[in-house]
Amino acid sequence: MASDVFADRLLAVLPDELRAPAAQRLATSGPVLRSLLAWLYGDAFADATGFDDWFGDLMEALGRLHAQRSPELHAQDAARAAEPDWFLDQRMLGYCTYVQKFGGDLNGVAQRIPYLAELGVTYLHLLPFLRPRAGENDGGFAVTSFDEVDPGLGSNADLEALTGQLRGAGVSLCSDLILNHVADDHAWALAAKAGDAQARARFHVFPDRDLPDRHERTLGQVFPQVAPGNFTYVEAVQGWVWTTFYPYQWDLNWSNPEVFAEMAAVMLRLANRGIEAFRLDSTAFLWKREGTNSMNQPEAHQLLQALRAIVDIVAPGVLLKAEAIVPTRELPAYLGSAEAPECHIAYHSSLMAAGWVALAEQNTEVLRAVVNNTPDLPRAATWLSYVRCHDDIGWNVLRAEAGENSAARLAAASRFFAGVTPGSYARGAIFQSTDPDAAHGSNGMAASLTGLQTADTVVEHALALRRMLLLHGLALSFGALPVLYMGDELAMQNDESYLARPEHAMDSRWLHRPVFDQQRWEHRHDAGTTEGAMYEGLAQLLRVRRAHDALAAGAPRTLLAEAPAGVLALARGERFLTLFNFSAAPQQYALDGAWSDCAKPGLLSGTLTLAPYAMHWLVRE
Ligand code: OTU
Repeated sequence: MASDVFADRLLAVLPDELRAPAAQRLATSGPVLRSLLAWLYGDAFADATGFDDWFGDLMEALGRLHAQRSPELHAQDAARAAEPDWFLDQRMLGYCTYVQKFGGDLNGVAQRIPYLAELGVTYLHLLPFLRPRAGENDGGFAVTSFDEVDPGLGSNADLEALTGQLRGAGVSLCSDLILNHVADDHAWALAAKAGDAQARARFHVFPDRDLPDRHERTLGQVFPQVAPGNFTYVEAVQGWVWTTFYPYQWDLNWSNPEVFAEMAAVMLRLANRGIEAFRLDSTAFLWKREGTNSMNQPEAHQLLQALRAIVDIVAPGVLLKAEAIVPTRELPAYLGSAEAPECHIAYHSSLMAAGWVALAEQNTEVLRAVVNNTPDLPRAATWLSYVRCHDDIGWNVLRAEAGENSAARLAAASRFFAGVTPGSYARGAIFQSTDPDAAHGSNGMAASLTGLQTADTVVEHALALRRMLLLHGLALSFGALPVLYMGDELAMQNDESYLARPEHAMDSRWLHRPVFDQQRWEHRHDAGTTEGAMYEGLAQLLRVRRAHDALAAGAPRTLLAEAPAGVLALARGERFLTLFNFSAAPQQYALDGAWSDCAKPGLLSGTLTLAPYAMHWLVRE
């Protein structure tokens, strides 16, 4: 390795004590990084020397960023590099929230650390908190500066203080890293508008409709209603800018090596402020190819693998999490393989959506198909499981599992959760669909979608609570890093106030982005309240989960096919069994052998009757 000129560029800028461990990591990941980048960017340079110079400069920049990490972070890097499976532990638990809605600002979030500790949270995903676009900004997903905390939420010093406090409490802070686009008032976009050709080349800008029209033939739409089309005419650049999401979110041109080098540095500067995990937003969209939907392209994976190699070399304590809301068969690639690692974690949006379909249909067929399509993973990689997040429940990821009439079937689920279907207990909203027979997404807080909002009898209330716990139980026991969505632990309901805000009214995802309810929180230990019943029910599941390593992310999982259609039965190893009744009818399940129920004392054997929407976690005697 010592003779590798590129490794030497990195090592040369390190203090003595960092050199040997870095050289060791470079020996494995250095050549991987170089070959990925040569593949992606070799052609962007006039000749091989041009590429080598660029790559050498990148290595030196990485070395400088590595040297800037604090001793504390270096120590954490070393510990995690020695135990790469650290985040698969069943004691890992995530929590996701907006800074503003949870704590007002970053200091307010720090004040809630004792609450996070009470829940057992070890991983906190704070939704975008970097300086966003002025005005509409898609909940912070239109970033103006990656190097500055949103002044409304605090300062960079506050962020560093928060990451330090969280680390002290055993909580890793996860930040979004929005790779696909920047805001139209980001410095690069402003420069492009001012006529700077180099800045313009960091985006996809087309002088006329020729290429945009050709691409549109095969592209999908993320926001068909409020942001139709994938290109926006921008007068100042005299051209059509690729804007997959909102018109003010300009897609980055990742075929430009400058974009890669700059974004890698952005990531490492944030890591040096103490960010321990990155939620890589919209990873599926990074590479464009005519004739395709420009999602999940091989180059998008190579880019992610290159970012992973960088992390492995200079910040090995950091986790990369792929947010790719794509069909189940496309998901495993985001975790890579043992030989070509990609992200550490990937959202399992199919599992999440299929849980909701199972509730709507009172049938686990689609959910089972998703479990069957979920392969075993390479070591040191896992799924992220969840019930709700800040986005819609996207139905189209289930097209394959929902079978022949998938569109009608998923549209029916979407009508069910909007409360349109006669008899539906749910109160949500259909997202971004003009056609009631087409499925796109559904919005609403879990409590509103499971019937807690409409329950007006004791029985209905109890059933709604079971549905809430059923979905949470699935996320907690599946074998993943589960992430709770702020408010769900207190059964918080829809927040209609977004309708009065013009900048939010057209995007019903705001229906499920409420402000933390202090009053409910104060009642959390009072089982006589809805919030208390939910909180205590969840706390019980969390206690059981922590105590059983059969529930760790990497432990084996088997789908047991002989369960009735309304029931999902998953074994975790030989000794742990989870049963979920997704139907309103009692269901029977024939147990093999003697089991004890984690929720109550006593032995079970023979035929177990599952009450409507009941769940059992059983341990073999
Ligand atoms: C992500 O989302 C974010 O989670 C959204 O909040 C942002 O609006 C969006 O990117 C743009 O930054 O497709 O894989 O259907 O699921 O927009 C990326 C709505 C995405 C989201 C979708 C999503």
